[in-house]
Amino acid sequence: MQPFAIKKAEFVTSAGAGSVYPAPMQSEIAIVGRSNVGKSSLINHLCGNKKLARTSQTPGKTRVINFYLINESFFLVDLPGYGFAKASKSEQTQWGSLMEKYLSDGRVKHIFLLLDIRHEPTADDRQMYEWIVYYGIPFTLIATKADKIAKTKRKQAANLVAKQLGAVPYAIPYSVETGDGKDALLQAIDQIVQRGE
Ligand SMILES: Nc1nc2c(ncn2[C@@H]2O[C@H](COP(=O)(O)OP(=O)(O)OP(=O)(O)O)[C@@H](O)[C@H]2O)c(=O)[nH]1
Ligand SMILES: [Mg+2]
Repeated sequence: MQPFAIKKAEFVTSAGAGSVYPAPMQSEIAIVGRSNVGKSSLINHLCGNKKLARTSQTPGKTRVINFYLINESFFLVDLPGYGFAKASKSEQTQWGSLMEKYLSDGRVKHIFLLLDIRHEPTADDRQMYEWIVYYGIPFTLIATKADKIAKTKRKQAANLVAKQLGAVPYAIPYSVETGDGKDALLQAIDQIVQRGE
């Protein structure tokens, strides 16, 4: 059997606070995590297109919800990150209502929660994790920037982050620099989509 591949990735639309979302597809995977953790970079890397989602060294790059249609069959959704120091009170409130509206809409079927492989999850990460568990949304943990850790320690470090979160101690180590985790994540996506999540 051919391994699952992303053959086509198209930007569909951005949604802000008042926008309508595109008509749902069978599957929808949302990518959540702290600002600067590498959500937009991961989408670009998975899709093999560096220009698809905008990335930046400055946290807070993604401010709206971006929908990407993959293989003309399911959505990958890039969300604005939480927890960046420079965000004002009103920006935080805006972020909260944008996320709340999207995540409680019922259209998201699976969540990729991204955590930095080098750091213990923050209070914001824990809150997000609890929220996901509370709503019973299936999820996959991904430990980003795996290239920052010695190759032999990556699996262990990724699993430790998951354990510290209080989840089943498993996270996929991922690096857009080395390509670590790409095959594993594509395989996971194949199964997620087959389950209709
Ligand atoms: N070394 C390394 N750097 C990475 C990796 N993934 C992302 N980065 C860097 O991390 C920074 C932030 O990446 P983004 O993809 O913009 O992060 P984001 O989570 O989308 O951030 P927001 O849009 O602010 O929520 C950029 O400078 C990326 O180049 C990785 O696997 N390894
Ligand atoms: Mg982003």
